[in-house]
Amino acid sequence: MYFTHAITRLPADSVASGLTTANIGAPDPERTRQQFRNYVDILLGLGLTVTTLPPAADYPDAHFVEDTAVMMPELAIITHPGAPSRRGEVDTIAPVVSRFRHTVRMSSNAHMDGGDVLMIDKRFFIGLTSRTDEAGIREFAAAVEKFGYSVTAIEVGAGLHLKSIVNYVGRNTVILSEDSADHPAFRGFNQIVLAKEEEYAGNTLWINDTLITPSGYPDTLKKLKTLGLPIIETDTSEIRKMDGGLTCMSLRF
Ligand code: CIR
Repeated sequence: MYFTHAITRLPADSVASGLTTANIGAPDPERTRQQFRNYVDILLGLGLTVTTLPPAADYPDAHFVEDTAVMMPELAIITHPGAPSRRGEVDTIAPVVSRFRHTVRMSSNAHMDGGDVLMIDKRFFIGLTSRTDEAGIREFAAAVEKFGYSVTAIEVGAGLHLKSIVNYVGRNTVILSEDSADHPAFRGFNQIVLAKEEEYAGNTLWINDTLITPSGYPDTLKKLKTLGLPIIETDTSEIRKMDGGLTCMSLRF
């Protein structure tokens, strides 16, 4: 998997009205946008072509574009997000995604957030969470299995999405929370296990063998350095206030 493109969306002034469980204060729209711009600059610096959409004021979570679609080489699935307040976002993203991929749209009987979908080569690991249900995973599997992908459902106890606590970081390695470390699905990988107090840094983003990781998590940084890959740290403190992280802010393909 090698990325050449990303789709992102500028955070709206209404950003603080989105969904959150974080309880660490309200984000400032301008500081949020600054952190977002730094993120886009990192993607550009890594050679990606970035399409940035205008803010969607009616959808304060809409800059978390990852949840609205899943991109793969053969097609893109437009999800039916688990949170009712986010469902309208897909109508704004589908026309953009369809410029790049054939799209399949999930039905309204099924629910899925892209933040629950972890793709490692031809394998999908999909979190069963408050946002993604079994019907969503079934519909997803029906669309991708014909292209040779396997789909494994993972019960996620804590955290918003699977990728809040498990991500692929290159070199056959996953970074994951202590609670996920024993999961049979991840036994075939080398593991970087997050310290409890640094679980947020599990949302580290792999782009073509460079790692982008949130700044302020020294234990995780030390562990990531053992992989010997380039690492870029960036401040996501405002993004975190709305339960967001690095993977959430782009669709990569
Ligand atoms: C939400 O609760 O839907 C947003 N405030 C945060 C979504 C983060 N998305 C992601 O991790 N993929």
